[in-house]
Amino acid sequence: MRTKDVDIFRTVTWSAGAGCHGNCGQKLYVKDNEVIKVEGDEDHPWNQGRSCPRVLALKQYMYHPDRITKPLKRIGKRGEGKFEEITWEEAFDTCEDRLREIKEKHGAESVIFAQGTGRDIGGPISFLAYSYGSPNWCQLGLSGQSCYTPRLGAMKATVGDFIVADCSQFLEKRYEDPEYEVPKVIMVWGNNPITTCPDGFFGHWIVDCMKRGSKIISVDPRHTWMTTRASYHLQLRPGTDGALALGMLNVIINENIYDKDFVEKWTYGFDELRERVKSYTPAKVAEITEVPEQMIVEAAKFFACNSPAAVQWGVAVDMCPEATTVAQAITHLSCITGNIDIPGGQVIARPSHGVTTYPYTSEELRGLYGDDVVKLMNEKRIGCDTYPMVKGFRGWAQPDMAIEQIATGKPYPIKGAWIQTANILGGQAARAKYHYDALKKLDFIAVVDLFHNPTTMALADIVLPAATFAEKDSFRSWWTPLSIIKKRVQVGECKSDWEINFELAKRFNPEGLKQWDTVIDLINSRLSVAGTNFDEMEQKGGWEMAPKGSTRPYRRHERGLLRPDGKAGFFTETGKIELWSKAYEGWEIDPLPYFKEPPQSPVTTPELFKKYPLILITGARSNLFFHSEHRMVPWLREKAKDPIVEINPETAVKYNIYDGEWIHIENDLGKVKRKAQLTPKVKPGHIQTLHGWWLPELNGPEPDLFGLWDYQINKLVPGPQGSDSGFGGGQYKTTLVTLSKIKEGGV
Ligand SMILES: Nc1nc2c(c(=O)[nH]1)N[C@H]1C(S)=C(S)[C@@H](COP(=O)(O)OP(=O)(O)OC[C@H]3O[C@@H](n4cnc5c(=O)[nH]c(N)nc54)[C@H](O)[C@@H]3O)O[C@H]1N2
Ligand SMILES: Nc1nc2c(c(=O)[nH]1)N[C@H]1C(S)=C(S)[C@@H](COP(=O)(O)OP(=O)(O)OC[C@H]3O[C@@H](n4cnc5c(=O)[nH]c(N)nc54)[C@H](O)[C@@H]3O)O[C@H]1N2
Ligand SMILES: [Mo]
Repeated sequence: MRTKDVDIFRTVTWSAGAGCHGNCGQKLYVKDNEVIKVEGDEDHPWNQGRSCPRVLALKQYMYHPDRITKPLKRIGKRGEGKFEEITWEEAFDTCEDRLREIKEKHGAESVIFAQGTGRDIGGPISFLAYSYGSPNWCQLGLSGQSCYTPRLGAMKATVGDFIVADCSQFLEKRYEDPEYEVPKVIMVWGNNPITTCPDGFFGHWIVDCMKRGSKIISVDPRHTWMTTRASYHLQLRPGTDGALALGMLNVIINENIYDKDFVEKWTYGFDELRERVKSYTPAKVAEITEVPEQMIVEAAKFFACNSPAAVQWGVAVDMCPEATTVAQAITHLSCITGNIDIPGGQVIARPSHGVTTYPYTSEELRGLYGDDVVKLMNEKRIGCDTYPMVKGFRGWAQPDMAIEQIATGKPYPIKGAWIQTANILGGQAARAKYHYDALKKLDFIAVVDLFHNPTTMALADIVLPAATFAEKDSFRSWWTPLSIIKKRVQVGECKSDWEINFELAKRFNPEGLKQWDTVIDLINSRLSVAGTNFDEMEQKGGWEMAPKGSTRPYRRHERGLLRPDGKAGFFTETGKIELWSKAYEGWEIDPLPYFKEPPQSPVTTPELFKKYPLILITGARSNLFFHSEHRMVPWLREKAKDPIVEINPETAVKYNIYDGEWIHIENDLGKVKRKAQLTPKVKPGHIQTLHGWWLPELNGPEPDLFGLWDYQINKLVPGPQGSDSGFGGGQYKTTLVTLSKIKEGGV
């Protein structure tokens, strides 16, 4: 559409700008190659016109004076902050030469490819890693890969597919579609969806459902907008979610309120599960979790007796110890109540139209990248020989082991890192100081980002400037709809992650990639599964809902739409929902759920708890910031100038702290500054602070690193996580600390 001199382009938000996992339809107002305004697209079925503050402030992010708009080369010592602008040709040549050198001397596995959370980075970074020949790709700082992956593993192992709360997101007419039924109950577990819109889920769908009658059970140690509107707020001790889920299973099974027909017909291992949950009586679980016994019983009944019921869960589940088992127990709650693959329950979510943004199968990987990479993925991928689940589920290296390998050089040395869409030191990594010391040793580090931050400043030899979603061609098929993102403007010389990685990947793997000349060619070949292409999608308006079939609900298990053999049932070995998981058995972990205490807790480490008697919850998200991003955006920062810590007034009295006072949070790993906010949002004995704080207005070069070591809460978060599966348990929500006053003039 064009009015006067302004073009209005419809697009979707995945990748830099808002930062999030979302798929929001937005309208970009463009004048003379410049975005002048952004507004929610009311015709997009995903967000129906709504926008978050970060999208509304997009202009200030895109055109920020600090934005890096040309490739940079380090000219001083590493960390000294001296960079000079270079051409793209020189940048690509340098990256190619340095990476080739490492490959020749040490092997391609000696370069680690590190990404952040799931924006549209998985495709381009794996494309580059494998074209170069390295099997070592992961979220390097993310202890225990404690975000989403443990949940994915549990769902895959139990149901054979990924399931998500059904808020009609798969239907174009949404709530008005006659096929749809609103959940009677939505259990929101360790998640604050209205603020976070995580993992392809738009948080306000829950509010839409509440307006249509859904009642809420909320599982959260804190008070949030959602908990204050819940019928039941189960205010548990952080990290005890596994016990709570097992207790609820105990109630539902003992009270005989599970869905007997469904369990009999469609599940495997119910008797073993019944036996396992016996010892998790409500009384015992109340003691572990600090949730009153009566409340556990009532909430379990409320969930089981009100079908359809859905569960919307979050990263707090993944950050529990042995998160794969916690996520399994929560999945079981939906399974034994028959809330799977029905309207208003858990809907089976497959990539829309069958399009995947990057290849998954070994055959596809072999075809593109050759046999060697697939072999290395099984033999040299970090964590593979320690954790069968790491080997068998997703292609990632195990992050805690990877950083240790970088530090020790054992069993083989790591010499280089390609860091893209990740601020490892500024927010991602637990044990931030350990990561800093280890990464400093590498021979070559390239970082692809939009701004300088502690990671670029401390580590980068080359910085490559990335594009926002308004400046790039990309595509998305994370559940539904299938979407393309089209480049609308250019800022400086910034390039998209796809463009950058495509260029370099071609240099390393010309033969395997010769079928494509451009990024659009590559996108077209992925879209061809859906019988469409980039231009056609653009003409259709940029997105399309899944057609009827295996990527669209409901009751696909009854119709033989889930299994490759076309038989009725689920996509598991037994064809049933595996309450006793054959996949877990194969991965040498307990096939049934159980509870494990956090590594630091009043129960596990009573002595440490005497010294550090407060449980620190970190990272309850703010809608103003995405992790460590956006601190430099004036409209957003104005609303949250200082890093604060939530403290209950009772706790504050004990520590003699007043509201607004600057204090230290501390433990054996060090101390970090925060401004006290006295609030009943947290219980006495718990405190909460946002992660990702660095102050762009401070000095960048070492030793300051934008105030990193004063404000980075992950300095205090320990690691490694020590789980049986290799997944989960990053201690981001369960670290023991104390508070102290900052002395006059002190630091
Ligand atoms: N204490 C604590 N720490 C945590 C958490 C917590 O709850 N508590 N949560 C953890 C979780 S769940 C996660 S997933 C990690 C997230 O960790 P990260 O994903 O590393 O977090 P960000 O701070 O968003 O860093 C992303 C960086 O990439 C840049 N960027 C953004 N978009 C793009 C893009 O499209 N292209 C490129 N090239 N660069 C881009 C940003 O400028 C930023 O510097 O953090 C973890 N850290
Ligand atoms: N605006 C914004 N949106 C984001 C992000 C962001 O940084 N900013 N990050 C994105 C990423 S990568 C992720 S992973 C998601 C995360 O998004 P969410 O899954 O919503 O996670 P959090 O905001 O960390 O925490 C949600 C709730 O869990 C509670 N909680 C803390 N500890 C526990 C516990 O032990 N058990 C239980 N049951 N609850 C607990 C907190 O009090 C909080 O209210 O958000 C994504 N979306
Ligand atoms: Mo995450």
